[in-house]
This record gives sequence, structure tokens and C-alpha cells, in this order.
Amino acid sequence: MHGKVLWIVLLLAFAGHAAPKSHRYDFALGNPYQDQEQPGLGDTDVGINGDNGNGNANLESPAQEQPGLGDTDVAINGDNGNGNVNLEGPAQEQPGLGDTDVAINSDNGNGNASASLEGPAKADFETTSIGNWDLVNQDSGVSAMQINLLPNNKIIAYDTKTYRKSRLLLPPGVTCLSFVDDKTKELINDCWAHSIEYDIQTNNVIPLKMESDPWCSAGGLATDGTLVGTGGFLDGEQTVRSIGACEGCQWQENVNGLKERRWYPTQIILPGGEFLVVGGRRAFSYEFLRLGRTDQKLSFFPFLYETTDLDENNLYPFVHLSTDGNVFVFANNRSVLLDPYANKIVRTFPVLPGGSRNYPASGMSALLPIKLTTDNSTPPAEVIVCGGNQNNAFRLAETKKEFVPALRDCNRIVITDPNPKWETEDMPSRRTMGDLLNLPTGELLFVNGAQRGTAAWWDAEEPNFTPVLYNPDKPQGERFKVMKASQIARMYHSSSALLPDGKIWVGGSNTHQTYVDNDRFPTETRIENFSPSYLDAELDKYRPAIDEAASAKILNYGQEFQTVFSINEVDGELSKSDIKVTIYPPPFTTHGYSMGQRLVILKNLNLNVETPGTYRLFSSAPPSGVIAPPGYYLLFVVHRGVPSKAMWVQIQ
Ligand SMILES: [Cu+2]
Repeated sequence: MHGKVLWIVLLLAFAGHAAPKSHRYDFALGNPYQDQEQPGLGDTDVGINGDNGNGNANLESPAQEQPGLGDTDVAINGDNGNGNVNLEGPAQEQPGLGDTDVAINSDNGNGNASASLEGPAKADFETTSIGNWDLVNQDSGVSAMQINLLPNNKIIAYDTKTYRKSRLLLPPGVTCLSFVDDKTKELINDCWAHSIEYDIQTNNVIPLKMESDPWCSAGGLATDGTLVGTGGFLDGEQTVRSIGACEGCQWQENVNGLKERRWYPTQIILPGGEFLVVGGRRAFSYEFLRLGRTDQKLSFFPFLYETTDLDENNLYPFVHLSTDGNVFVFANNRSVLLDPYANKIVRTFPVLPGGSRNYPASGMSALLPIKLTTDNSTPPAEVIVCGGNQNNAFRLAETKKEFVPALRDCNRIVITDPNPKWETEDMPSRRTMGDLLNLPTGELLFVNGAQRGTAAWWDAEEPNFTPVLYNPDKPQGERFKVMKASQIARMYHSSSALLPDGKIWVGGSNTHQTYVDNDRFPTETRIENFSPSYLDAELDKYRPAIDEAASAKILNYGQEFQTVFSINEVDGELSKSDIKVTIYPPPFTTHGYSMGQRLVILKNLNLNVETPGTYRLFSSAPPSGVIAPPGYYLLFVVHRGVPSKAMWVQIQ
């Protein structure tokens, strides 16, 4: 945007491996061995007690030798319903037993057994790495203002046709866009691409044609992996555009798809798989959207009217789906919990002092990881809002080229708490227009942006080159870790995305109203990958590798599923508490905000040794679409802070 334009206007007015039926499936101690010495076990003594029902605990073959466990003693206890036998972690010494002492107890039901590696969680592995930057594409052709990773490992990126320019031509044979020049009234052909498909494996680019203008629009992945974008500028303002995750797919555009004109709106996916599109300039409403439907409701939302100000600091509102099914909306410095179906505000949060957080002050916001590790039916949901600028900073940048220092504070609030309070601390550096991404490990990453000024053309100074890692689980004062600085300024209209290999794709930045090659801050079409410290090569020996062929790729709500992975080296005994399975739907990122972003930490049920160094983990899929809306997710296995490469899964 469009600073000048805005200012003038202002002055005027996720079964391949179907979930097993129960834990007893694995390790399913069938027949071969029964309550006695196992001759095949050499000098390893095994004590088995089954003091119940049918109570025989049977050690099936993969169960006995636990090479990955070294000479550690293992006790097996199954004290539950169907008589599962669990490998309890720091098992006690059994005097009188040999080197590898194994005690098996099954005091329950029918004595089927599965073994789980239990034990207290160990600390994350340490690394001194501050991350690394790689320039992976010198010229992607189109500046990446708006991006979304699709399940075919392509990033769809686009900016705007307003510039009538990019660095990449449409493919031969594709009809150019034609338009009448405002000044000369001549008909001009625009043969530049304004969208690309970017292959994250090869870093190759394919130009895509977009007819209507997606400038400063919203988007998100539909349940089938189709990218659905909404809003934009002029002929794009009511457009619903979509592109599938498929070879050779092209944009489909419906210029009358939205009920309201929306420039700078926010879009998230709801538990039922439909979208909620919120706000936009002078659009004090929200609407539901499902592709192919036209009967979806439009609701007036006065909160957006109340939170607008002279600089309009409530555009691109931060919208997060909470774990109770309501929707958190943050605009300017205020926030509410909205029941979108009843069009009712169910909670009003305290005002967040310090300045304005939404566009053009452009702070950052994300949901902290949602932990399903307890039996709480509504796990707590916590939101973080950081940075931005004072409420007149945009005006000062626009009219006086005075670049106010960005905000430095970071604020958290538990939105499921009936009496919530903001908790505040400072970031290592000031930031406006930064991205805030959830990482596979449960940490978050602040990246991109500027230290002075605001969003819009020529309105910022002092790029913030330095990403910062944030660990939400650590106490205040220990949460931030400063990473390695990039060499490339990524300010207005920059973007970033978490990739399946755990790296961060970083692109875009254009503080101009066209493509500018020679400037202190040229239009950026270079693409970088940032590797956070968890990708340190020293940690590779601990890094899990998912066996995709042996793991579930369809996760059904509330059901158990299995993931098989291997690890070269474990430090001591591995227990299921050392492993986190996290799922992440690739968000739509633009203007420093990642729409629909959430990281869910799933509940582990059992961890079994499959073969030496290979493990089979039983986890619970998310209970419902409230916790994880249906669609495609990246699934990571994280071993004490060291993430695997992700596997794509579908949640339904
Ligand atoms: Cu913009």
C-alpha cells in the first residue's frame, strides 16, 4: 500500500495406516514366550508377573532385546484394562538378575501386552548454533508479498498487478493483461507475471497469471489443499481466487465471490472447514466463505469500527481460532473473543497499552503452541502480540518522513482464562512488519521487518536483519535467543514460511510503488532459507527420521494413529516424554501476519521399540476441528528439541 493513497483517502473521509484399534496392537505379545526364562535371551534375566485375570504377559520377539537401550535395566508393567505391558523408563535394579535385567509385570485383564518406553522428559539438547542463512534463488521474478506453502511442496507467491511490472514475463502463449493508462489513456499490455509457483526442492519458478488484483489480500488453505484467496484492490476487492495443489494448475478467479469489498482483510479456517473473512478497509464486518457456496452469511462487526483510528491501525486484524471454538480478534490495541456464528462477543480482554499493533503500525501475533498433553477437554489457548508502533507513527512517516522507533514489547494473554491479564516483557530488538512463525519444536521465530517507521511505501528505516528465537515455555528473561543476521533487508511486503525440512523460506520486500532495482532498499526477488539453531549439524545424530511408508498419513479426529521413526543416537534411555509430535497447517503469510497459523502438540500414548534404533509411536489425533481444523498439516517428530523433517498428513 499505498501509503499516499491511504493517507489521501483518510483525509477525505489433515488412513493410509488406519489408526489401530488400541494400544495392544503393537508389541502385541502374541505367543512365543510365556512366564518363564527365555532361553534365547542369553544371560538376560526376565521376571514376569501376571497377577490378574488371564494375566499372562507374553514377550513377543521384538520386545526382548532392546539394543537401543544399552545395558539399561527395563521393567515392564502393564496395570491396565486389556493388560498392556509397558516398558517403564528408569526401571529399578532387580538384584540377582544379570546384566540386562528385565522384570515384566502384568496385573490386569487379559494379559495382552504392548511395551511403552516411559520415563520423565529429559532436557532439550543444547546447541550453540545461532542459525544460518542460504541464498537459494537470485531472482524469483515476482516479489513475494503474499505466500502459502501447498501440500505439493510448492509455494504460491504473488504481489500486485498495480505495479504493471515484475521481473518475470508470463509464459509464451498466455494473453497479457491490458489496461488503460491513467495519464495517456493509451491501451497498454501488461505481460508480466504477478504470481509464481515456487518449487521448494528445486527453487525453480513457474509464472502464473492473475486477472484481478490481489493487492494486500488474504488467504488460506481449504481442506483439500486448495489455496483460497480473498479480497484485494479495485477489481480484486470482492474476488475469491483459488489454485489447487496440482501440476499445471492455474488461478481461478470469481470477482464477485465476497459479499463485501475487502482490502487488508484477515482470513482463517474454522472447525467445520469453512473460512471466516474478517474486516478490510472500511469493512466493519465478517463473512463466512466456502468455495462453491453463495448463501454464506455476512455479519456486521462494530468492534472493527470502534477500533479504527486516524491511521486505520486495525487493518489485517489478528484472528486466532481458540480451543473453545470461539475466535479471538485483536484490532489496534483491543481484543475480544467472538462467537462468529451467534455474532456475539463472549469476552472482552483488557486493552493492551503501548501503541498500535495492526496494519500500518504492523506488530506481530501468533497462538502459542496448543498442548494436548493433558486430559483437559479445552486445553488453554494463549496468544502473543509483539511490536508495532505508536498510533501516529504512520502519519509521521507519511507526512514528515519521521520514522518513529518501533515497539519492543512482547505481550501474552491466556484467552481461555475468564480473568485474563497481559503479561509483558521486552524483545531483544524493536520490530514492525516482522513475521512471527511457530516452529516445529514449539518455539517461535521473529524474522524480517524494520526497527523504525511503519508499513507502506518509503515509510520505514533500519531493517531488522536479526531473527530471534522465542521459547514460550521458559521463564521470563530466558525466552529470547538472538540468531544470525541476514544481509538482505526484508521490510514492507516481505514474507516467510516454515518449510517441511524445518528451514524458513524468506522472500519479498518492496518499499516502492513499482519494481526498483537500484536503491538502498531495492525490490527484493531474492529468496533465502534460514536454518534455525535446531538444524545444527551437531544435532543430526539425534534427529528423528520419519518412515513415511510405515506411518499414518490420515489422522481421524479423536483416534489413535502411529508414526514410525528412527534415531541414530539417543542419550541414555529414550522415553516417550522425550518425543513430541507436532502438527502445523501451512499458513497464508502477508504483511507480517500468518493467517490460520497454529502448532498443536499431540498427546503421545505409547512408544515402542520396533527394531534397534527404530521406534513406533502411538499418538492421539486432535479431538476435533476446534483444536485442528480439517486439512493438510506438516507433522514433525521432535526429539528433545531436535525436529525431524515433516511428513504431510491430512486431518479429517
Ligand atoms: Cu500492502
